[in-house]
Amino acid sequence: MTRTPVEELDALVIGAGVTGLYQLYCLLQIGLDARIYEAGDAIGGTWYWNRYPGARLDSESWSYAYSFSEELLRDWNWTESFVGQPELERYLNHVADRFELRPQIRLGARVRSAIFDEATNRWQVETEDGRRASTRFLIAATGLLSAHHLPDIPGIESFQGESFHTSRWPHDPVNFTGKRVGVIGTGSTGVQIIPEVAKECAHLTVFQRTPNYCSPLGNSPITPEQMDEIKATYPEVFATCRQNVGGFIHDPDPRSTFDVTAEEREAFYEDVWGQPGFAKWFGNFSDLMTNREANEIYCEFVRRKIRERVNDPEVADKLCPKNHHYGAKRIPLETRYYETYNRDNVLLVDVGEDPIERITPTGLKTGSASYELDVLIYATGFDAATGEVTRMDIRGVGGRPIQEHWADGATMYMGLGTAGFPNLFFENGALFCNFTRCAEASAEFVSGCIDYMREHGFERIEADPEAEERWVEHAESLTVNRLTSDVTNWADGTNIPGKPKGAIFYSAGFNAYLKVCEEVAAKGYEGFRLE
Ligand code: NA7
Repeated sequence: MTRTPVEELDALVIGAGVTGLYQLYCLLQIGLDARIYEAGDAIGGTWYWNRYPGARLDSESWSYAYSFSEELLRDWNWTESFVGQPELERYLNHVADRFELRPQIRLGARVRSAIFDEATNRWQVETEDGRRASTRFLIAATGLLSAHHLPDIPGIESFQGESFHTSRWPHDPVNFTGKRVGVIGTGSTGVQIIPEVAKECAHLTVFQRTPNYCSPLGNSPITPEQMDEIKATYPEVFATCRQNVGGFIHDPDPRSTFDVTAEEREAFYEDVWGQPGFAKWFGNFSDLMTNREANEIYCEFVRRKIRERVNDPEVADKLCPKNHHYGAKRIPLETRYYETYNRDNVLLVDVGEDPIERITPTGLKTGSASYELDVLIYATGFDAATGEVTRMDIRGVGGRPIQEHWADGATMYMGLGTAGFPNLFFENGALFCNFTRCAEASAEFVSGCIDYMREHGFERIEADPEAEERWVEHAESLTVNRLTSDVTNWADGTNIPGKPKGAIFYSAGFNAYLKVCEEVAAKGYEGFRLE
């Protein structure tokens, strides 16, 4: 490893994904000497790493677009309502070129350590390949779902066939022809890849631990005429997203489930079910996510939809969720997912009932059976939000490691900063959101804050411990009795064995969060200590 000369910077962003690219743009706009250090060999973040067959958006493409540049909105044409990974990767590369970001991006630069120097109020950063930087501000735009999670199943190293985590998919296409393939995991990723692999392989075995309320994506091509219409409505699209709890374009129906007759309810469910994207979730009755009884009526509607599409009633029953409510976990949006189980070459194994015991050199063994496999695909999710942060050696005031600071669970003020780690901002998705909408909001907040500091001669900013505690209590109080607290989920870290339950997500919603950002900025970054 060759150690390079230290780059002296105003700001260093970690990660060249959707957030990091826009954050760099904002910092350059206010005249900072800023860089991105990106672990991958190319830009794109999520849309660089997740190259598995079927990887695609679950937000409408045009509502996921960056909104900051009218010229970009005018010139970019989306080809589908929910575009796939290749188009998103092209889009982000276009953005990097168009706004001349590339010269400030260092690729293959995985940050190994970041140490805060209290004498100078600067971060000393080093990458795994020996690149070094000294920076006033450090911004971890390391993504919400980026640290991939491989389950701790005995024998996992012994498998002699090909194996892949979906988020570390090879650049060359994987040939499934004539092969026996196994997929572990039926979250959003599994649900996207399973129909694609089933079409190509000799035999597919799906190992499902928990079924989900997978709902139709409703993707369709966008004609040039439709794209023109979308362009004309961009201001309204983004205004709608700003008002929406998840930053999406689907507003809830103001009525409650019980305001209507059973017939009207059924007709309404059919209507939202037929609409694309998350209309069937966020566009539902206003009490869907607050009233368990109301939610259960919808769950039964969805189970009926599943049963209608799966020929074998026993298989259909296994695919019907029974232990959680609709929307308690992020809803996987699917295209011909359930029909896949009608194929002769597809087998569903319920590893909730018959748990995986071990991976063997030639396949997988559950308590009661063995499965011979040539390829094993792990669609087993992520150590969300903080996963990439805690994989680095980050040390704050007094040399305290971030892992020690968060030993009882990660906390942050506004999802952006934590006491004891000055001049360090996190942008890992502080709330459940249409991702680009949140990314723009946090990047603008952070660059606004840095600009304010320069204007007022501040060199150091840090979350006030009391403000952080109050924020965490408030965020936790919002989750009490929520349907989301009934399940193990990546959103609170309970999907990762041993990970302490964190409290970084703000479930009051995107619209409420935008107001908080505005108020905090207007009050001179209230809740942060500036020196
Ligand atoms: P998810 O939603 O976390 O799904 C991971 C899946 O992997 C889920 O079905 C898990 O079952 C399963 N899993 C994890 N570990 C195991 C073991 N040890 N045995 C069996 N099954 C296991 O990740 P995704 O990548 O699908 O989606 C992440 C987000 O990406 C998604 O929400 C979208 O926003 C985009 P479990 O449910 O825990 O029983």
